[in-house]
Amino acid sequence: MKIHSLEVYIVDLPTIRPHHLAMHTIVTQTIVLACMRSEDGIEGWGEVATIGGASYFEESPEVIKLTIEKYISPLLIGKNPINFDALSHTIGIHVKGNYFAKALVEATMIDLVAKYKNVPSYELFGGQCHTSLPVAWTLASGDTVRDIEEAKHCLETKRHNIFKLKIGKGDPKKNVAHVIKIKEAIGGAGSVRVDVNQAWDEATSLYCIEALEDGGVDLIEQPLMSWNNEGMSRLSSRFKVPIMADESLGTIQEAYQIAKNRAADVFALKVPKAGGLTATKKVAAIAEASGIPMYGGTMIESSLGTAICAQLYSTIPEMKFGTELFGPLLFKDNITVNQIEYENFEIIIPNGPGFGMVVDKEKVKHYSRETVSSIN
Ligand code: MUC
Ligand code: MG
Repeated sequence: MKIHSLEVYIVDLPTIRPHHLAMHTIVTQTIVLACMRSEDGIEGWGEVATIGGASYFEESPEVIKLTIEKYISPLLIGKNPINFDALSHTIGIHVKGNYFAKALVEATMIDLVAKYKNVPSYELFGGQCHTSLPVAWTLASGDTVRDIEEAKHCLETKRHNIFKLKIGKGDPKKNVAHVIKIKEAIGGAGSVRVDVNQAWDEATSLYCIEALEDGGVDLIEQPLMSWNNEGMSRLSSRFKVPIMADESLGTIQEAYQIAKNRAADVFALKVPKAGGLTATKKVAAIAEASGIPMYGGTMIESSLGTAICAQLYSTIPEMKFGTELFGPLLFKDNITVNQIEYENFEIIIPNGPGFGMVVDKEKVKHYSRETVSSIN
């Protein structure tokens, strides 16, 4: 089998409500799709999502597309995607960083190879440990009453009983009070967690985390800047409530440093941060070797990107903190013919072939920024 072509599309999908993070409010989420075709016409599709252009991570959607088209694609045409890990290694020699672009390309190779073998992609990663995984919902409407209503609806419909609150924007004390009101309204029916998205300094973290711990919050995600592993280490040893690394944890080297310095109690895995599925599996191995529990993170991907993460997370035996693979539920519309299923507070892991999702090319054409003449 040989790679014939690789095409990249930037797609903007509207959300059901504004989603407030510290650095950006999402009303239209941008995803980047790629389609790899073999010479005999098999297609492999991949997706990565970014948040707020280049405001969450360095790579914007435009940079991801350009890097793939100009620097990665020429390395792959004519090569056999069955050797996807070896090809990723070659890409790494020629392209530094650019982990989202690399993750997207690796996903297209894996989808293509798994479809060729007619198996789900998770079979290329040791097979499934889970057929479903717990899934959190992010309460980020910006309004306490609306957030409480959303949480109650999620509990009643057995959709989610884990809630993450984004509290990096605005006054820390007011935000802590907002979280505690929500925890009081939910009580023991659900787990409440917070994501600060790097917005606090250490002094702010000390009093806020103490109040959140006393208020019954179960997990504190990335309170400090991504570079501040020393501070994360001090917070992790000071508090009983676990501190999770998200933005500070990407590559396997970062995972090693965090584990070695105990700069987090929990790892938030995300396939694009690590640069792909194979690298994410290695990050999980570092966590396993260090006795650090894991959480299956999201960049708010649509159904295809969610399937990619879900299939990989399903191969990791211990996912103690569950996942937050809620992305498709935040979108008004989707780019696949079939949908991700949620049941009894869990995401059902899609089955293959490939990542188990069938791309709806008309929808891709409709939401794509460029005129997509090559999709047929
Ligand atoms: C993040 O910071 O974890 C994940 C869920 C959500 O609401 O935002 C993302 C990004
Ligand atoms: Mg986070």
